[in-house]
Amino acid sequence: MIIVHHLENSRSQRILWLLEELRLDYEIKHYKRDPRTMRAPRALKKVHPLGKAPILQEDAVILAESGAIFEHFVQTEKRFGPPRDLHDARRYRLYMHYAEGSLMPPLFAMLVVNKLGLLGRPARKPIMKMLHEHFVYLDEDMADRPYFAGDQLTAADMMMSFPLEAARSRAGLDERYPNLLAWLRRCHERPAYQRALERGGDYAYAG
Ligand SMILES: N[C@@H](CCC(=O)N[C@@H](CS)C(=O)NCC(=O)O)C(=O)O
Repeated sequence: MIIVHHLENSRSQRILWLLEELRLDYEIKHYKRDPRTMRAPRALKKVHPLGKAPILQEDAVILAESGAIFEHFVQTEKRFGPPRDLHDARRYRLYMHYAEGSLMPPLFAMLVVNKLGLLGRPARKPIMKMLHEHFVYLDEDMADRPYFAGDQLTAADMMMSFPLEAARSRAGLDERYPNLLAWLRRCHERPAYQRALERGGDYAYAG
């Protein structure tokens, strides 16, 4: 049995999306954030010592890290993996790693800076500049194709969904980047994405 340990308003939403695209049977264990700190509850640490979502539980195996979970299903289900075309396959690899490795760090920094209020103010401008550079790069890169690795949806799109959704809701991803907004709409219109939303519960970033 596949169990997804799912934290509200978090990266684990993209695992639900993947499982809906794959039409696999799965159960969700729901966790709420602490309303004051926004951290995951301690119960998640009982599943994996890091206590962060997503966590996949499949029989006796426990797997953390979104990217590792995506790779696992791409390998077992042989879907949504690297396209045959060499250029598209390179893009697939790039964005599978870029999502957590390059785009999430400035977004997380922004979250911290916003929490600091006045104290965080001096850091806001340089982080926004950094994010703008990412968005310009991504928007230009997405000018000539519907999905990050070509004509078809792949795991790379699903990995990119959380950072770009978070960016749209709190870090300046707006009409200046029309290709990214069009890509987001394309993802959100997919029936599997909608089913994942219904099953996952609160998700502030899909609107
Ligand atoms: N790189 C990890 C990041 C995991 C992560 O930081 N998850 C967040 C949810 S978006 C979390 O659990 N935060 C709650 C906490 O740190 O207490 C992944 O992609 O799985």
